Amino acid sequence: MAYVAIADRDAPIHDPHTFFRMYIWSQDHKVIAIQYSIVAIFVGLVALVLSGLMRLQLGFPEQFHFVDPNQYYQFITMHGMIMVIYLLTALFLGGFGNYLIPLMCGARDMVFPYMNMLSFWVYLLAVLVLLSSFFVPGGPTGAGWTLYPPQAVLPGTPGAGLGIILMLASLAIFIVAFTMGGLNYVTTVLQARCKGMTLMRMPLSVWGIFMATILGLLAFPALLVSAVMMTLDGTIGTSFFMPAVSSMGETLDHQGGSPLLFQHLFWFFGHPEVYIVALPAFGIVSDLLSTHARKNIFGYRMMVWAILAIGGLSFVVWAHHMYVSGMNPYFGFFFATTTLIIAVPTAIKVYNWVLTLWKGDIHLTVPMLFAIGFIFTFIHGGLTGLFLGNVTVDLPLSDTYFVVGHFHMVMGVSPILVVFGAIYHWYPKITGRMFNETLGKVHFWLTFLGTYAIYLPMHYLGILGVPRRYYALGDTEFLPDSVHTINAAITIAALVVAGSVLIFLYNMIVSLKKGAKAPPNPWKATTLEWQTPDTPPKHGNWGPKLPVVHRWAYDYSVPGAPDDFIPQNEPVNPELGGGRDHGVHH
Ligand code: HEM
Ligand SMILES: [Cu+2]
Repeated sequence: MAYVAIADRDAPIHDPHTFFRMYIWSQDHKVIAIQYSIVAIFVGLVALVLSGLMRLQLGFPEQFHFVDPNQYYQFITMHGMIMVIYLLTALFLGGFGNYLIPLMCGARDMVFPYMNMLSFWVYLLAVLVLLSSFFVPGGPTGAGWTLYPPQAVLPGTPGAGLGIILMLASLAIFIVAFTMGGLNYVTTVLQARCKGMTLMRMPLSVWGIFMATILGLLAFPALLVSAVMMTLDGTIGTSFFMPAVSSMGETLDHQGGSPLLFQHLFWFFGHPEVYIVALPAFGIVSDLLSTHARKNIFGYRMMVWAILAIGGLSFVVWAHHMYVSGMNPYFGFFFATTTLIIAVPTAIKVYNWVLTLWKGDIHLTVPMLFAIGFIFTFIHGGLTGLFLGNVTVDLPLSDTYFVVGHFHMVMGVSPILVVFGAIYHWYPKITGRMFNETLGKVHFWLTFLGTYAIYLPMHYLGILGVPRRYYALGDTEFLPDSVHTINAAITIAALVVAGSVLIFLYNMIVSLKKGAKAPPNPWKATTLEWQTPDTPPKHGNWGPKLPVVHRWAYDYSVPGAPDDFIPQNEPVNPELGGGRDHGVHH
């Protein structure tokens, strides 16, 4: 496939040498990536603290009194929304997308650096607007992260005044930021790859991020319009989503709107959103597994096609979130079918990860531990997804803790494990320092075992009938006493996992100064970001000359080659093996 000559500009980028232009208003994709990541991790910590408070309430409902029922709803809403959008989406695309795309594609920067910079600042604004809702009268919205109307805007719901408006405004601003970044990522992948970097030679990290960005560009508009329409419903009295309602004995002015329309719009965005988070994780984990197992990725082409197929199918499954909405059962059956079809390319990916490990020279480095941990949690989350994807099984399980266990496993824990693995993996390149291996391993085991201790029992609670989004269970007749014991145990596990995040942060911050100096390519990896002339790479990435690519990203342990890896920019030596593209010898 062709590359475009625009990438041929060898002209280096001249850095403006003022502090502000280099670190604050920077147009360097690497600085923007770090800015995005720091803000995302910061709000993520806010969401983590909220979950700790909720867990204390759930585990010890008699002992703790600092969360009241209204706050519980507000915390749940902010926790869910922050984790999904402001942490994971922003970190995978604004953070890793920004850092990796130009470096892995052999480009000097994003195609529109100014817009890239703007994207970060608008994202920061979205975060500030969101957090400001903690400080307004009535507090943040307690509508649940799904924001279903009419409840979201009706008096009686916590934050029904300013809280919900700020949430909707923040989402709209976030989407503006995402669009500016996203157009950059797509254009850079399509237009700015270096010579020889054909699409089918791109590392899977780039494929995953690229496809996720396209999903975002197509899915976020549905959320944007629903946010605008709901804002109008809540402020000037339109009735897009509001049926005739009588609230607290009073008949409101609304009539004729459709709450179900909102659910459709929300999930038309919401389901692809799962893959906006999952596809970058799929891509990155593939590269981690291949590098640390010293083996080429198994079935590269199949992996690319699976990413594309999952991306496409993710737009025709949204109503599996609405089986209990009263929709026609045949309609439900259609969505159950498409949902199960998505399991096929997903399962292919899982098989291929396992086959990549098969007979590999597995190095149990910290990034590798997290990558393998991901395979476990993702399989578990995926299997329970098969339960919930079927209408008849979903009906009794819907809105129970089974769902909470399922989605945390598949789109909470799994992507977070990849985030941690990826941060450890690229830390030496980003900072020029090595992290502390032992602390990294302690962090991994606490997180991995801890999250199982949190989320496996939740499936059991769900089957017993413990409802989701409940502040306290009280003495509910049909729930055995063990439920309370389990809830206390889950809370203790959650506190341990939250504590392990401190070990991670300590390691990341202290290693910046105290870590051993990193060699340019500590993992002996093949992809271009490890072949830069400087570590960390300078503005413009490549010094005077852009790299030229001669092979795919996975020439590990090529028979006959002197080392167990051959970088992508190393010319093919016909005497030796290697230079393979997607597994076919030339
Ligand atoms: C140790 C980490 C975490 C803990 C202890 C935790 C805990 C919780 C708790 C207690 C709830 C409320 C459940 C209920 O009452 O129904 C919840 C909801 C939720 N969490 Fe987490 N969570 C964690 C990480 C994450 C992550 C990484 C994500 C990212 C996807 C996430 C996404 C959500 C969502 C979307 C909801 C649903 C909110 C709603 O029902 O409106 N959580 N979490
Ligand atoms: Cu879904």
